[in-house]
Amino acid sequence: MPDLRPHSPADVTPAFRAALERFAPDRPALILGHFDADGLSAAAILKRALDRTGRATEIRILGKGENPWSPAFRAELEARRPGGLLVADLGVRAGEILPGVPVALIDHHVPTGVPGDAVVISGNGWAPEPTSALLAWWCAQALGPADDLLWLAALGLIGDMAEGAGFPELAEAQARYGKTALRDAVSLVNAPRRTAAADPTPALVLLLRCESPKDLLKGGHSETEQLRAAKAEVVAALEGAKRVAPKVRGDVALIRFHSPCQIHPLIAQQWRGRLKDKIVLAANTGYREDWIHFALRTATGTNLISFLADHRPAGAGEEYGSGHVQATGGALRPADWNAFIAGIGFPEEQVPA
Ligand SMILES: [Mn+2]
Repeated sequence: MPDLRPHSPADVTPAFRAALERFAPDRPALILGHFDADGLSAAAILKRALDRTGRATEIRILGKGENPWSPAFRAELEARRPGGLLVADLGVRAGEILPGVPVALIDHHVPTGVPGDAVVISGNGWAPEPTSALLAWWCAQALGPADDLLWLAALGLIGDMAEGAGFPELAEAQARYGKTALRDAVSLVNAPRRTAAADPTPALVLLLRCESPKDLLKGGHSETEQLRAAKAEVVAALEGAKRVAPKVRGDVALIRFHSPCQIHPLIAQQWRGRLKDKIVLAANTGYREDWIHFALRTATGTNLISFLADHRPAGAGEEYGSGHVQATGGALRPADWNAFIAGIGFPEEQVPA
């Protein structure tokens, strides 16, 4: 089968236009987005651009433990009956999300399967690799001028650590809005999803309403204070987890802790720089009941998606081992965690099943 994915910014606009043409005009387009800075910014760009064209849109941000391909989520979608789905930063997986409803996937993670007949606008494998928000900004240009939304694309790039990737769009946004303001906005927008409540609503509200990162930071919006409180909660959780000493065995360094906050990616990232010759595995037993969530990072160049595939336990689902080759993770039920962690050399780290 020929590869019909766009391969350059100039391909994105026609691909997006063609995807929208398949949407039912009499039903709202439903935008699904991941709850991090990149996914929220992508969703906000798509909604703001579509609203200007007069098309009815709704947004549903997916949070803790949710994915668009799950049976539970399909039931919700069937009830909403959207005219089409724009799915941002939520991966590219096998199968239809909602049979009979046209879908465009806007994403940059490593695809794990063929998503039915969805239109796939993926930056995965490009050099440099655009994040979902930048892809969404190119999509928005299919609908009209989108220059005022550039700062949202920049938030996605910074949030996904593409700051050094060399995108001219980011340089332009930095010159216009300031590097510090953009970074501070990313830090706040990313905060609520890491808290125990994990409610990204105040972040999304600001991304839909504000005209610039400075407006988001200093515009007198009550949601900004909610984001600051979320950040304080996460900082406190990090202080606790930072004190956990890594346990090293072979190529793997394990840092295990118990927190309701989504801090495992941050802890893995912090230790990655200090344990340069190890695969860093940060495991959180407190994030979601009956699950062990974990993040993997490494500075060794090891392909972490292959590493997880080699150690995949029998019951692992879609949430295991997707993402990026140097930044991945997953979630496992206790029995599968026990098989996995014993298999990589830490039999004493099993949990009660
Ligand atoms: Mn992303």
